[in-house]
Amino acid sequence: MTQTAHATNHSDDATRAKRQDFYDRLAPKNLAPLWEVLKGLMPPEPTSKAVPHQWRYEEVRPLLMESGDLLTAEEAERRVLVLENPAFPGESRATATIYAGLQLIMPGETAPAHRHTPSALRFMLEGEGAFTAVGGERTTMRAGDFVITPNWAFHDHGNEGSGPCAWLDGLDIPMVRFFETVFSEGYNDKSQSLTRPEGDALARFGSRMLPLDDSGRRYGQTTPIFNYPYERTREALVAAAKGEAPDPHLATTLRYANPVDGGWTMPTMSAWMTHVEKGFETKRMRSTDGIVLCVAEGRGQITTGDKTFSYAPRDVIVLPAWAWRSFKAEEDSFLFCISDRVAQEKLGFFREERG
Ligand code: GTQ
Repeated sequence: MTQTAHATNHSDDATRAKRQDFYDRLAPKNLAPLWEVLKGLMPPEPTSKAVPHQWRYEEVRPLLMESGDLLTAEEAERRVLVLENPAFPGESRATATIYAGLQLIMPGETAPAHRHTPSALRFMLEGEGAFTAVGGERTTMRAGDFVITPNWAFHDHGNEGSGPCAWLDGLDIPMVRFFETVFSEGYNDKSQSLTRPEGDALARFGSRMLPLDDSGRRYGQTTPIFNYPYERTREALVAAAKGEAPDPHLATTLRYANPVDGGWTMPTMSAWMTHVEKGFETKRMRSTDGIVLCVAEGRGQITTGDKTFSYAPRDVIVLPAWAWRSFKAEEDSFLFCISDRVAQEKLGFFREERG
């Protein structure tokens, strides 16, 4: 027995050494043996590198305000504290594919006009008088508004109010970088010239009507509406919750839609809002998209993977891909969510499972 085992070990060692010698000769030729890495490349199911994480607004806000004393929005170009997933230090990623940040703009400031191939979305957190301009039109951003900057569209932000304004930025930067397709450029002026009155896009495309002779493809695959006001979103969710019992997994969830084709609002990032009524607890579910969630209203608990977070308004929470998640509302809650789901759907990757 001992002899056989010894012989086997000996031959294993010999085999291993022989193989290693082969690998060592492959490496300088930029070749590698698939059989050594295949299991890692093709796991039976995804294992997200991103970890669950919560940024409590109460904790982050003082630091965000401190940045307001350190430099101007113009100096910074964009005065933003990047929300970095602990699993990706220095990579400007909240999930594997989504960048998130908290942007601050002080009264009278301008974040100068520029454009880039990454698409951006904003979820307004606090303050009055902030605006963003896209396509020659301004929109005033109020708390809870979902605001869109289509890819390659010039945009500048300002604050005409008397206090600080802050919002959550979500961009597809990691995705666009993965494809190595990032382009950017400045505008020839601090802010873009306005060619349409405020509210024009919402009137034309957001009133259950569409212009007879405008395809609405002003921004390619991105919705022509660039502000989905919270007032309307909230009203719809409250009314929908009255009309039907909550779904066991989704509670009452409505997604933001492009009025032109009913699809998602942007080509790379999906956005939706979940309303969980006080006392309701959702059953666990999981999906292949990593989610960045921002609390619009309410308090309760969010479980994601092995973590349970107590949430409060304006907190930002990362729910990693393929991690089980569930919500429990202690107060009527409105939870804004973004993910790369739309991109996954288009590529045929998206899956979900309900427990
Ligand atoms: O507002 O254009 O958080 O270009 C990061 C990059 C915001 C913006 C960010 C940006 C912007």
